[in-house]
Amino acid sequence: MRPCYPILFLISLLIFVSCADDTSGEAEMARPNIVFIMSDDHAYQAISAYNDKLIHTPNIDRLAKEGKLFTNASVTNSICAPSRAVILTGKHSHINGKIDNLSPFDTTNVTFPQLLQKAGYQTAMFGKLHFGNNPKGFDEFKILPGQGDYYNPKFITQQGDTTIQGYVTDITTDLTLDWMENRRDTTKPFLLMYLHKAPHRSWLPAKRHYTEFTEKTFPLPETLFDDYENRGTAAATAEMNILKHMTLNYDLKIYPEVVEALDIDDRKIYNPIQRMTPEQRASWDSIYGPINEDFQQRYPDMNDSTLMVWKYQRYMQDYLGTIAAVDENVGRVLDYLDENGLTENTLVVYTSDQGFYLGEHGWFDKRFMYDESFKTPLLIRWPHVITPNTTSEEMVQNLDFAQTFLDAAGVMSPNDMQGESLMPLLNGNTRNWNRDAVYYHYYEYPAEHAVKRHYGIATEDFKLIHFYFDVDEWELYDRKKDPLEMHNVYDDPTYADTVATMKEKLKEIRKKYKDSDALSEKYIDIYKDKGLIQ
Ligand code: SGN
Ligand code: CA
Repeated sequence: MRPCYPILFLISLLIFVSCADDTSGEAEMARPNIVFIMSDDHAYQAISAYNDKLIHTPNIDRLAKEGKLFTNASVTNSICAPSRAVILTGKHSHINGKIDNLSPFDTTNVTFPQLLQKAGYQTAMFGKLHFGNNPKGFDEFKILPGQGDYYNPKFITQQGDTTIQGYVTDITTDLTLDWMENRRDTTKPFLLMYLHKAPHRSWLPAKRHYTEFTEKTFPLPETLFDDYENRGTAAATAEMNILKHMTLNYDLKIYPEVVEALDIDDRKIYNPIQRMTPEQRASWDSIYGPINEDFQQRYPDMNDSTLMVWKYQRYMQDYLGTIAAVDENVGRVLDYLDENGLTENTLVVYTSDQGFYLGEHGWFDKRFMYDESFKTPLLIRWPHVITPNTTSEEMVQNLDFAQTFLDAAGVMSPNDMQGESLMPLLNGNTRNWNRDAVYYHYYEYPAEHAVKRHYGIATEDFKLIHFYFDVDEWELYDRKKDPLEMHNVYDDPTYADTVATMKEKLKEIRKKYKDSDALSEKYIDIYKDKGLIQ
C-alpha cells in the first residue's frame, strides 16, 4: 500500500503544535536543567573518585557515587580556550578556528547555549571563559577577563567591569548561587555554566587552606625523573620540566629578595600576590614567610634531585590547596540543588578544560597528547537516567558535550557538529555507541612551554602521534603494555603491522573530521602573518 503522506504530515503537525503550545506545562518542566561545572587544568589524578593518593574531594566524588565516572574522557586539543571552543561548538579546532589561546574565537560559530536559549532554556555563565570576547547565547554572564585573578578578581558583566574583593573560587560560586536564588526563571529549564579559574597556574590557595596544605608531603610520581629517552625530540625539548622551568618566585612563592640572595637565575614575571590587600598579604606572609626562611637555609645543600623533590612538593601543596576550595564550592552548589528540589531533574557535569601533569614525566602544564594532559576528568550525574555509582571506560571527548546537552534537551543538533551524543552511555543503551578511536590536534607552537605541533589518533590499545612543522617524527605507544608512555615503539619491527593499521585509521579519521595537511599549513601561515614565525 502506498503511504499516505498528507495524512502523516497532518498528524505530525498536530503533535508539533500541541507540544509547542505547552510551554509552561508538564512537557516543559520535564526538560532537564544542565549544570556544567568546569575547572581549569584540573588533573584527574587530583580527584579522589579517580585516585585518592593526592587529595580527598568528597563533593566532586558525590557525582560519581550518584552518577557515572568516565575513565577514558579526553580532549581534542589540550589547551584552555581551544577546549572551550570545542565544547561550545561541538567541532574540532580546525573547523571552529580557535586553534590556540592567541587566535580570537569566531563568534559566527553556532554554539549549543545559543541553541538551548532559542529552544526556551534560561542560560547563564559565571567564571573563566578566556575567549577575549563575550559569550553569545547567555541571558546573564559574569566572566573573568582572560586568565582572571585568584585574589580580588575583576569580572566582566553585562553592566560593565567590576572588581570583587575576596577569593575567586568563592566569588564565582557566590555569583552562581545569587543567580540561581534571585534571577532564575522557574518557568523555564536552565543551562548554567559554572567555570572555575582554579587550579590554573600560579596556584594561589585560599587563606583557609594555607596551613593544611603547606604541611603535607605527597608521593612522588614514578616518572618524575624521566630523561625523555626512547622518544623523539618533542618530549625532550618541551619547556615544562619542574626542575628546569618552574619558577621559584612566580610558581613556588619564594620572595624575590630570597631568590636574589641565593643568586638564582629565575624568570621575572609579575607576581599576582601583589594584588592582595594588606590583611590578605599578612595572612599569606605568616605561612609563606617561614617556608621562605626554611628554603633559604636548605638551598645551598640541595642538588638537582633534592631540589626537584622540593619543587614538586611545593607545587603540589599549592595546586592541591586550590582544589580544596573548588571541591568545597562544588559542594555548595550541589547542596543548593538539593535544598531547592532541583537535584532530581538536573544533569550535572564535572570536568576540566584538559588534564595536567602533576610531575609525571617531570612536568607541569599540558598540551601533549600523552595521557595526563590528553585525558580529562569527567563525572556526570543525572538521576533517573544514569545508574548511580557506575563507570564508563568508553572513549568520550569534550567534542561530545554539545550534542549530548542538545539531545538531553530534545533539541536537534546541527548536522555539522562533529561529536556524538553520550546519551547511550548515560541511559545504558550502549548498543547505540560504537566509537573505537578519537582524534587529537595541537597547534600552539612556537610558544610558551615549547610543545611541538602534533596530531594523532588513540584507540583503546594504541596511540599514534605525528609531530610536524620543525620536525617530522612519529611516535607509537602500546597503551596496555606501557601505560606510562615511556617507550616509543614506532620503529620496533614487532609493531610494524600496528603502525600500518594505525596509520590507515589515522587517515580515515582525519578524513571523517575534515582535517588535512593543507589546513595545518593554513594555521602555520597565520603564525607567519603575525610574525610569530619567520
Ligand atoms: C599561561 C601560563 C602557562 C599556561 C598558559 C595556558 N603561564 O600563559 O603556563 O600554559 O597560561 O594555560 S603564566 O606564566 O602566565 O602563568 S591555559 O589553561 O589558559 O591554556
Ligand atoms: Ca586550562
